[in-house]
Amino acid sequence: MHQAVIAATGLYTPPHSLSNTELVTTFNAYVERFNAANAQAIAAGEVAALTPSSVEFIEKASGIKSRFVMNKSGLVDPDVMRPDLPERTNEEISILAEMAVEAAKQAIERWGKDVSQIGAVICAASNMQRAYPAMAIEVQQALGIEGFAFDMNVACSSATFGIKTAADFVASGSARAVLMVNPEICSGHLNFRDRDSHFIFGDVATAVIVEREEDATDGWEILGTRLKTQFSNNIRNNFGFLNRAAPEGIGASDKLFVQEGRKVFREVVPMVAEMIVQHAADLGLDPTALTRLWLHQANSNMNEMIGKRVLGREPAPGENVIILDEYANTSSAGSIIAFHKANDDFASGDTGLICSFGAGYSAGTVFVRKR
Ligand code: CO8
Repeated sequence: MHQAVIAATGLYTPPHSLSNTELVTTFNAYVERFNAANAQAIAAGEVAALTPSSVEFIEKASGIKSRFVMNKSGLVDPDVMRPDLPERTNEEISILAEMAVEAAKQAIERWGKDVSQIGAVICAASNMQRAYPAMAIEVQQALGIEGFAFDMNVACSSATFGIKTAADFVASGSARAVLMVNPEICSGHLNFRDRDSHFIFGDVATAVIVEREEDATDGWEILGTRLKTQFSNNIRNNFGFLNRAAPEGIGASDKLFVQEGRKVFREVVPMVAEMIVQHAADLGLDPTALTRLWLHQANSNMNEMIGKRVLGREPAPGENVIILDEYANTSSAGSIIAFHKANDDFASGDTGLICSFGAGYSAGTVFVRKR
């Protein structure tokens, strides 16, 4: 068995930032039009009037101030309220693979080695471009990597499940180095007409290179990885290939992202905090001595509670990294963006935790130590 290290990371940030104000202005214009168009039915009690959204609520309830998106024009038009991303031909690289390639190029540059040393590509994300061929194989082809590639989906936890899979491949000798990418166009499956969730997600791509320790010159020793799943209906997306076999359901709101946010909050915080503390104990690590937490970025209040339980005190500024104010929830990529952006100051021997959690429920912990 070989020890695996995280050797490098990369980040692709989409070109358009979309503020809460822009999002709420669009949503409220839609609400005004809907209520005006349905005034009679609303007055007769046949249709429920829609309620406006608010910037103050979004920031207080989630910590999100803005998000990046691949297309903005469709999202600020109350007549559209979905991203406008034209279909590409089969001869062109798909948009998700393209984002992943950009993130991967940055990771490869930081790694400073040739792609010939990479033996596998894993695309771990919430939403795949299509059923097949795999995005990972497109990425592999675009970067000129040999070996094998495949897609895997564990919703928001995809990246930690991907790192574990990569580390296991390295440990067993299936590959000396693995490229793991997380392209997310969350705006594609977000219902921008749903007041409860229209503000939650953003688009981004991240990349992680995992390699054999004896090949590494720098990076992060993976001290331990743990995965957990526990069935829940509280975060769901019923979009799928059998929708056309049940056409009566096509267009229903459950064919986009839906959640019981309050229940998710209540159930996931204790589940994840307990998992982290237990995993640390099993590795002989003191969780209160971790230098940094790079948690999944869904809700800053959630992260604050998990941080407090894990560290046993109020986290100091910067100790529990928050990037969702700028990026919103980017599903699998959130904890990797946090790790990518906030690890430069680590000294050799410092330890930290990459942790993701989300639909399934699913959760993954990856403890790392700076080499
Ligand atoms: N503006 C103003 N008021 C609002 C709005 C709004 N936009 N939305 C709701 N309110 C009101 C409600 O009507 C309610 O009013 P009242 O008290 O009068 O009934 C009040 O605000 C409180 O509503 P909530 O209870 O819903 O508010 P919360 O405080 O619970 O905050 C959150 C809502 C922010 C959604 C919060 O519950 C949360 O973040 N929960 C955790 C969610 C989470 O972590 N989910 C993970 C999902 S991501 C995942 O796993 C990946 C899936 C794959 C991604 C696919 C891409 C799309």
